[in-house]
Amino acid sequence: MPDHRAVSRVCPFCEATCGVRIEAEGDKIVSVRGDRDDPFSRGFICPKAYGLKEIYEDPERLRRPLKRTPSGWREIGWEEAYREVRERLLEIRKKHGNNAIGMYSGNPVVHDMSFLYMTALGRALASRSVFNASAIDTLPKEIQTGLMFGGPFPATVPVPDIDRTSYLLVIGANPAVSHGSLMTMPDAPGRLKRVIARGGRIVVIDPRRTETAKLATEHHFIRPGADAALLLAMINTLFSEDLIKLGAAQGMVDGIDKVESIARGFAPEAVAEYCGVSAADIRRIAREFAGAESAACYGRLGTCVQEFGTLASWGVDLLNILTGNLDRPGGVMFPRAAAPVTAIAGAHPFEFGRWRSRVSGQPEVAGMIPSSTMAEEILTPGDGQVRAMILLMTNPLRSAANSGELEAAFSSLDFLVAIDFYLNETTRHADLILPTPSPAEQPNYEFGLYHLSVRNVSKWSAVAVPPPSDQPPAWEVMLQIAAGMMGLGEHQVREVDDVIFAQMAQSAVKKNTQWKGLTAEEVVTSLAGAAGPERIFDMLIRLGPYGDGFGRDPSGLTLAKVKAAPHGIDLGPLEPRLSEIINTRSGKIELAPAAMLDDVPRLSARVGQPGTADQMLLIGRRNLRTSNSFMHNLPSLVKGRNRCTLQISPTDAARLRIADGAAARVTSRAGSVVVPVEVTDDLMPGVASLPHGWGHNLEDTRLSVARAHAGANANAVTDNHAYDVASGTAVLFGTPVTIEPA
Ligand SMILES: Nc1nc2c(c(=O)[nH]1)N[C@H]1C(S)=C(S)[C@@H](COP(=O)(O)OP(=O)(O)OC[C@H]3O[C@@H](n4cnc5c(=O)[nH]c(N)nc54)[C@H](O)[C@@H]3O)O[C@H]1N2
Ligand SMILES: Nc1nc2c(c(=O)[nH]1)N[C@H]1C(S)=C(S)[C@@H](COP(=O)(O)OP(=O)(O)OC[C@H]3O[C@@H](n4cnc5c(=O)[nH]c(N)nc54)[C@H](O)[C@@H]3O)O[C@H]1N2
Ligand code: SF4
Ligand SMILES: [Mo]
Repeated sequence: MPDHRAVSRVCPFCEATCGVRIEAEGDKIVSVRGDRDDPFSRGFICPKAYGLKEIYEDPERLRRPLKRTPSGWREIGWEEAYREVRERLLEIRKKHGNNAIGMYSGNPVVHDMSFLYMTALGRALASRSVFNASAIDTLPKEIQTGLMFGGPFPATVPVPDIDRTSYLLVIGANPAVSHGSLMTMPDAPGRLKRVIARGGRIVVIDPRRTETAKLATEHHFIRPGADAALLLAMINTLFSEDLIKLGAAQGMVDGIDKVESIARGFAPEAVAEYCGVSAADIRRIAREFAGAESAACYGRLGTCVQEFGTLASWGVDLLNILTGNLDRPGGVMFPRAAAPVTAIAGAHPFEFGRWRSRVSGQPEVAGMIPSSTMAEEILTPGDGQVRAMILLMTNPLRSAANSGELEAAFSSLDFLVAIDFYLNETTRHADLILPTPSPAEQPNYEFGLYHLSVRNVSKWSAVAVPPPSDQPPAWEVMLQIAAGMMGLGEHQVREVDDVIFAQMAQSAVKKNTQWKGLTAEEVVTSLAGAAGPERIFDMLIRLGPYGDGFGRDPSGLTLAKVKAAPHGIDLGPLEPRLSEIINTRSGKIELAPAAMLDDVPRLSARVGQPGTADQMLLIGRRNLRTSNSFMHNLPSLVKGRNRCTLQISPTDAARLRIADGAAARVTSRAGSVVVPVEVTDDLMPGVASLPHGWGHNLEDTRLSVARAHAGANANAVTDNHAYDVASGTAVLFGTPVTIEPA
């Protein structure tokens, strides 16, 4: 075939950034394989990468805007769709004010260039009802690292230097399956195994004996939610056994006395029973961690979406800092992004809680309120009630806590517009669905993830198959909505893009300390003729630490040079850079921020009153062949056995009189589901595990493959009113439930 071509790019379906090689002919994708020449992933991929082809081919993926009419869905043109969105939103804003229009974006936006236009759309809306999507999984970490290191997120998140560490303590993460989060690393299983192969240790703390636990040197069950207490007990041991050393952080920390006095209240013996980990083990792990040649403590969802998410996240970094493992090879380090998105973020030290949400008073973070407040902000009448929502690539009716209440909320809206390519559990409530092209049809750069990668790398993702000529990318759709909200017409998006870019250039040049004499005018003039996200990328990479500084260092990187290296550019291992990172008002690492100190009494109270013995706690589970809720319509990924099972221990199965394979009803304050049970001694007694993103049994979606593998919706049971109090994040792991035979 004359038009046979091979295109290199990054797989967008998790945070690992594996290189793929896509072979295409005309508008057909022929194959998707791991890219052996990618210096970061060296050929590794997982089964989800094939989704690049299957989503592209999915006959049920939407290609044209859908409008709800009294006689059902009708396909309409883009001009009509834009006009409709503009008119409806302006009308609602005029009648009910700015805050009546809400916006919420989902996980896939992180892997799409429209990511760069989120702030601009938010500004055009000028609404306080912008819901923080990272509030679903990352908010405690964002707040904790922001307060301790100064932000902006994600530039001040320390990342385990997994390729050099000799001791990895994994708390509440399952990288063997999730392939890492806030720790971008292709071939996570291989990297984990290599820690052990070179004589290192991996210790896993998790209420489930996970796939990661099974390849680790040691695993301990922990009671869900008890991590903050466990970590403070380890810190207690460091103080009482004189094991504190600060290393690179020496002379750069504030508040160590306060940490010591708090840790005094968490002796291992005092928390062991609550945690389910013996005092001897807590002390031993603390000593081993402190004594290791290098060590990294890594916590992820299990330390975020739980009752004490902010305190547990705090404990993770305290442990790293107080053992001298911050900013040293083999410890936790700060990657150096080649195209730092933080150049176009605010420069001020991180702040939060500058205002509180209208209904339940949850804290604002970066101008957004936690997604846990979405349903109440829509359902509660009064000034500022949300009447319209803009959804960007998200399925909150399956991914956010308390689907029942969210269902009521979304079906009560005056107007709902979703930028999404499926008619699914959430978008079926929309008035308009605006389907943008699938990932294989889009160029991309993983702006956020290269702030979090275990090596410094840069890689451009090229288009494998061109999208239909009349189908706009998501960033353009967002610009159209923004232009509409600014009172501009459909043909003025180019101008709006120019204005947004000029503002970004101002901000980036102001922050730049590297390139002498550079002005925003020079940046704008040099990039004249370019537009959209590629222009922004060119600016960020040229201004970035490896850039050409707009000609000041001709050997440096530009958009063209990154594109010319299709397999990606390896920029070397992580390097110490703590002094460049700290962005707090005091110029020190704040070890004891007030937000944490204020929440400690709640933790102490819980240690004293851990709950009743017959109370089961529900946690989540991820599966290799699925990503959240949106890959279930792909035949190659859902084939095989049912993965949406409720795992419980043999002890609980016997007590509850439920046999393996039987159906159980799981009930919480929020709701109830029926699911088949899988009895396994991988689960800690008292804990049940159910994956999320399932529950595709509705008739009025267009997901026939998913419907045939429907599963049950875990978020019908999770509770949006159970919070990590410090951050306002809804608790997804550790939901008290009753389980009975169904
Ligand atoms: N109980 C429980 N709940 C959880 C979790 C858990 O562990 N347990 N995990 C949470 C986490 S970590 C996260 S990040 C959230 C994720 O939750 P969401 O961000 O809501 O992610 P998805 O559920 O996968 O929905 C993605 C949506 O984007 C659309 N989409 C995907 N790719 C594209 C694209 O390229 N273009 C367009 N136009 N649309 C696209 C899909 O059709 C789908 O509607 O779920 C959270 N929910
Ligand atoms: N295959 C696959 N990969 C994915 C995704 C996917 O859906 N599928 N989603 C992606 C996304 S959006 C994200 S955010 C990442 C998440 O990446 P991870 O955080 O690594 O993913 P999880 O599997 O949710 O791991 C959380 C672990 O915490 C444990 N846990 C639950 N409660 C507690 C607790 O209270 N304490 C402790 N110590 N542990 C607890 C769970 O048993 C689980 O093993 O994965 C990403 N990668
Ligand atoms: S681990 Fe799988 S889903 Fe994640 S980037 Fe690699 S191939 Fe894609
Ligand atoms: Mo996530």
